[in-house]
Amino acid sequence: MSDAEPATNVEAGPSTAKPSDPMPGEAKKEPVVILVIGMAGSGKTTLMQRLNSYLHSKDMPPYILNLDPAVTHMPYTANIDIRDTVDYKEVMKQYNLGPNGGILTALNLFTTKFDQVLGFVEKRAETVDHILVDTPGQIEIFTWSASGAIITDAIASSLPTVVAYVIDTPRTTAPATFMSNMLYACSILYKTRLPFILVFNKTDVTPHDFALEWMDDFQAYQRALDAERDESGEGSYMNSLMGSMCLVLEEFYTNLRAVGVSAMTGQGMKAFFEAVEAAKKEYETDYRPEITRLAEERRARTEANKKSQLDRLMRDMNVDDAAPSRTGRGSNPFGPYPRADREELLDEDGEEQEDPEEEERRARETEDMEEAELADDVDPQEHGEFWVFTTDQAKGA
Ligand SMILES: Nc1nc2c(ncn2[C@@H]2O[C@H](COP(=O)(O)OP(=O)(O)O)[C@@H](O)[C@H]2O)c(=O)[nH]1
Ligand SMILES: [Mg+2]
Repeated sequence: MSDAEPATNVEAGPSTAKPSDPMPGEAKKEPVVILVIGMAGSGKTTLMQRLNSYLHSKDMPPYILNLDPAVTHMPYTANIDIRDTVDYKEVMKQYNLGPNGGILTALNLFTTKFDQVLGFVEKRAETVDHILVDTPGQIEIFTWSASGAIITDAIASSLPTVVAYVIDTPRTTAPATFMSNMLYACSILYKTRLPFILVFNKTDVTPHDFALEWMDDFQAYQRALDAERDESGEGSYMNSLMGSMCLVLEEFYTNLRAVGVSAMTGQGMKAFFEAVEAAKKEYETDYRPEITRLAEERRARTEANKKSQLDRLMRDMNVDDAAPSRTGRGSNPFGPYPRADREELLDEDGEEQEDPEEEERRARETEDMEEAELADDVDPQEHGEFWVFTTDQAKGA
């Protein structure tokens, strides 16, 4: 607070609430997770560092996760670093893998612990506004692997999540390269199904105006394609393919926001965070209901699956009811007893009667040693696999 501030503000009395504290009845504050994805060398790690220092300058330090096991120089400090959990070089040695296999396996191993990681993140979620996630240098290791999908889904179903797709602007000035990059971005958009920001990085080297123009006006893109053909005098097949592609991508372009930044100079940070805010709102309105619905569906499916497995187990256990057993209840020693048996035990009021065999069963349960000997006497041929199993167990006991 500056000295020049009017005294009336002071009269309002001291408040212990921080501006970011939720008001009573207000939903609790949620940070936004920014997944930084992009081709190798597009500048993800440099951008992470820039975002980190920008947020620190705004007094809003972020929480940072590094998922790149192979990064050698990290210009920022991560709160959670995959390198603290797995050593990808050791993984390469142990599993006889090359660098990419090593990185992928390291990520897979890390994913097995990701529920714990998410636990840490959730614990800190109320105290930060931004959670930044750096991903492996090679994009496909994250975007086309099971563990990348598991991590993305786990984060996105827990907190508002947006994808920042980083593009190396100086290297996408050729129309065909631009189109390949956009197609890749499109595939990631549809795979992650999360709000998407195209981040044209390295604008200190090449401004991204050309890209905005191409996205806005497909004729401008066509002209660029034609101009390139005139220069090289070849590629009519490629050009007509790219020409029709850009029509297909029109729908995709309308679904996302594009910003130009320079991770090197810090240019475009304000626009970037405005895009993040807009994308976060989009997550709340469009994506969260869908994610909740899918999670609900998954839960219902698991529940139904569990029930059908349990039903099958019950059926399997009762399958030999006709076979004689020591208790006369069939070969199933654990219950539940077959329905017919149970009905015998009910009196007219439907109340359960004292079961005369119950006592015998309990007595038998306590005599473990005797049971083992008994089990030895059972002929597996006669009683099926189930008894073979219990016999072996009893022997081992
Ligand atoms: N000129 C310029 N170079 C950049 C910028 N961002 C990243 N770089 C450079 O691009 C290279 C790759 O960056 P890095 O962050 O390691 O890429 P990553 O593989 O996507 O993590 C490095 O040499 C960076 O210095 C930028 O905004 N401008
Ligand atoms: Mg990197």
